[in-house]
This record gives sequence, structure tokens and C-alpha cells, in this order.
Amino acid sequence: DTWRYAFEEAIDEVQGVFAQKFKEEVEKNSDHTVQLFPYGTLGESADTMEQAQAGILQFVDQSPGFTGSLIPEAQVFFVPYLLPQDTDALARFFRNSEAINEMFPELYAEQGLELLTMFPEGEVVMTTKEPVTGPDDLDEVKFRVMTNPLLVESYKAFGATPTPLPWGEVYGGLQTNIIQGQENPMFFVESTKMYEVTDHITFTGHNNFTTAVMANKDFYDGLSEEDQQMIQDAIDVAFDHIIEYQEGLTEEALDAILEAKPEMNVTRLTEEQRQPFMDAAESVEQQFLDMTGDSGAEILEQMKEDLAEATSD
Ligand code: 6CS
Repeated sequence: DTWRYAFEEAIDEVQGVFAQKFKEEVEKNSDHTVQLFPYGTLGESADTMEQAQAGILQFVDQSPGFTGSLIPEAQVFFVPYLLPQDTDALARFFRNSEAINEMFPELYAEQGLELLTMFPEGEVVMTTKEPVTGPDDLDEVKFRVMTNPLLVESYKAFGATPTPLPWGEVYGGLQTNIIQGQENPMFFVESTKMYEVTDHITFTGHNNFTTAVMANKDFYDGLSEEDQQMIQDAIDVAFDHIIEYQEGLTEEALDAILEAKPEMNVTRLTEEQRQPFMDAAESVEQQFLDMTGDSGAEILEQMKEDLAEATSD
């Protein structure tokens, strides 16, 4: 059969590199073919999710940043300073976490989705028109976030005016000054040329970008056990590949940005400067619990346990 797989980035960006490896493995180990649909070919993230739920797409990569209204618990990825920045610890966490590998699949299943994997895409940095050294600098700044209620609350707590927008409106929004800031991992800031429309990059350490790959559940349940195993194996190979692929990627992307725009200002906030953002995180965590009740509390608790284990090795 031919299976259709849509993702939220270009073919040579992180989600695209993952999808290409998945396709390669599936086609090597079966008679099936995977047709890839990069960002822009089938609409925005919200559109491809609808298509996956409807079974028009067999596979979709949608980041929790857009899944929050469908699966409120997926917003846990926007509790600031929850995830570590150490890439080895992060990879261990995503590989072994009970929350990721056992609890989240049940929640995705309720929405007709077979959660296949979640993986990290790099430390999130803020890019803005004006310098940012603390929450005061975000006052009156319309800051674009993905369409996720908790991410909106985060940026309110950070002192900004959060503006949820689909990806397609971000470059133009910055260019026309409708928004004055956005956040994303460095590779994406470079590949989508966010540095052309902002002048400051700030490392705040508040998050690492997480994405999720899933299949339409009816499609997946209808496959032979052999095909299901082949898919799981292809996902595992693609996971290892994408972790390895990202080694040094943030630094390379930053170098490329500074080469294209030497006057770009890059700031790493000190511990002291981070403190007010870390303080704001507590209220965001409380809001996550208010939004998601017992189910969210269980996931958060399990994630903290899994993270403690992943960071202790
Ligand atoms: O900010 C966004 O909307 C996008 N960021 C990344 C890294 N991937 C896809 C997503 O659409």
C-alpha cells in the first residue's frame, strides 16, 4: 500500500529528516510505500491533524504545541523548566519514560490516534526585536506562541502579551510588527530565517521543543502484527537517527545565523536573570493542574519521576 505521512516542517528540517528515515526503513523492510507531505503541502498543523484523524493521512507529526486543545494533558510540555537541556538526558527520558511510552498513548488513543513516538527538537530560544534580560523587557511585547492554552499562560506569566498563531503567519507578523517575538529551536530560527525579522536571540533555558509522531488508530489497528512491528522498528531506527542527527545542530545553526547576520545579538541569561522566569513557572504548573485535573496531575508526577531517573545517570 501507499501510506501518507505529513509533518510540520520542510523535508530537510528535523521532522523531515525523521520522516525520511522512517520512509527508508519501511520501504526497505516491506512492500509498502510512504509518501511524504512536508509543511505547506496540506495546510497548517491543525489541518493535517484533522486529516490524520479522518484517515486521509495514515501518519502525522504534530507537536504538543498544537495538540493542547485536543489533548489537554499534552500541554505538560509547556510547564517551563520541566525538561532538562542536556541532550543525553533528554534522549534517555524520551526512550524510557513511562509517561511518554505508556500514559500518553492512552490519551492519544481516545482521539483516534496511535502515538508512535515523541522526540526532542532542541532548546527553545526567544527571538525578539528588542533585548530580553527579564520579564520587564517582555512588557507590551506581542509574543507569538503555538496555539496552546498553557503556552499562552506561560508567556502571560513571563510578562508578555502572548499571541497564538499558526506557523504560516509568523514571518509576516514579525515583518509587519504585528508581533515582536517568537520562540523556537535554533535550527528552525536559522532554516526559516527568523533572524531576518528579529535582532535578538535569548537563551532562557525554559524549554526544549517536543514533537510527536502518530498513526491513524483504525488504520494501525487494521494492520497485521508483522506490519505493526515493522512500523515500530522503523520508528526506533528513526528515533536513534534523529538524536544523532541533532548532535551539534544548535551550534551549527547559530554559526550560520551569525555568518548571515553578524550584527545579531545573542544573549545567554545568567542564573540570576533566569530566576524570575523560573519563579513564574510555578504558577504555570498550577494552571496546568487546574486545566487537566487528576489525569494531568498523574502525568506530571510520572514525568517528574521519569525525568529524575533520566537525569541521574
Ligand atoms: O513554531 C512552530 O509553529 C513550528 N516549530 C517547529 C520547530 N516545528 C514545527 C512548528 O510548526
